[in-house]
Amino acid sequence: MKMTFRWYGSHSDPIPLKYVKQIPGMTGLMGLLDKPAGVDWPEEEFVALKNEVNAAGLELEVIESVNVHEDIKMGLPSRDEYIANYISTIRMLARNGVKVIVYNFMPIFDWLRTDLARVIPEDGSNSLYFDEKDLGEMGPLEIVRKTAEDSHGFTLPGWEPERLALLETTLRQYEGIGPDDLRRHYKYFLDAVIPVCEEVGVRMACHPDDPAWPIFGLPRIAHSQEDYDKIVALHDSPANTVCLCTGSLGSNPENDIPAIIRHFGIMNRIGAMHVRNVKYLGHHHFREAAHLSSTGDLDMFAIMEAIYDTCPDTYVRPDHGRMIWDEQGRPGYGLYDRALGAAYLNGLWEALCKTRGAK
Ligand SMILES: [Mn+2]
Repeated sequence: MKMTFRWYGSHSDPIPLKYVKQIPGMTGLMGLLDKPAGVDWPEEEFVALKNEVNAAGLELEVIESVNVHEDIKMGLPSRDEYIANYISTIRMLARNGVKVIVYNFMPIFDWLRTDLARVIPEDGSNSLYFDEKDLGEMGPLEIVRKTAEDSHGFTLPGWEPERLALLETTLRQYEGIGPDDLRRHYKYFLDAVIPVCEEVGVRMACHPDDPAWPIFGLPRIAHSQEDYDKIVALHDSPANTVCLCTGSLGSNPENDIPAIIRHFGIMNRIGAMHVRNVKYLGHHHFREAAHLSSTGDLDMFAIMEAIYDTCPDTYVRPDHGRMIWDEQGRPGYGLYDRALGAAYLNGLWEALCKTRGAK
């Protein structure tokens, strides 16, 4: 298990790399280069980022948010050009030591919350929150405006201004595209990129829908074990993997997270893990919790045990944290609670290794 941390780059992340390195057991980043979907990432910019990360004593073997252009998801003729750029970026990242690319194939909305700072009454901290009833009163455009307003000036991943400017048009374009159409477009993409990944030693890791059910009538095809069985079968290869995000899949209590980890871990189809907890408040109603099992509804020990048993070499990062200790940070991505999360997950791992043998 390699413990990593999401970081947004020194230009937009207030957390210095030195602080990340100071979290015990931290080996590297799940890093992000702030590029719009569809572009061929410039090598010199990535090398500069990698050098900066390595100079801080951290690795950069996992990259998140090489975003898939909407034209690829919609199967438009222009997709071939964007796929060519994607392949060029895969080759460039592989040349520079990247082993895993985390991405998603969700139409428009990478993730959605109805409140980015809902106060947790027990302790006065706050966390990201979702209640479908609130959503019912807001259309997609309103929720996007509210999310942008609530983000304290930070650009949130998946909500980049250039994508959102086209929101109305894009929503209209998705009318008539169903789950099977989306899967067909997905297969076209995977058939093009996975052979390249095999050649250069990179694994693609698909992040689940968040929350783990359809929204706004858009097709969403990655929120259950059954969905992922279909995805890994679209192009059967060890390079076609899951980024198993426990909090995203866990937003739906019907998903048995340890069992899903074991299912795909045994198949060697887990490329990376996001590990966090979630508290159920009702039907399609939840908030994000501290990582500690007893503060939410996921069994974090059973999750780490499933990783230990079936995919012990995978990359793990703590996922969204609460805002605690008066930190003013990017919603979900402050330093303090994620550092606590990493320490806790490392503790569970140490206990597993000491009682059952080092891995
Ligand atoms: Mn995640």
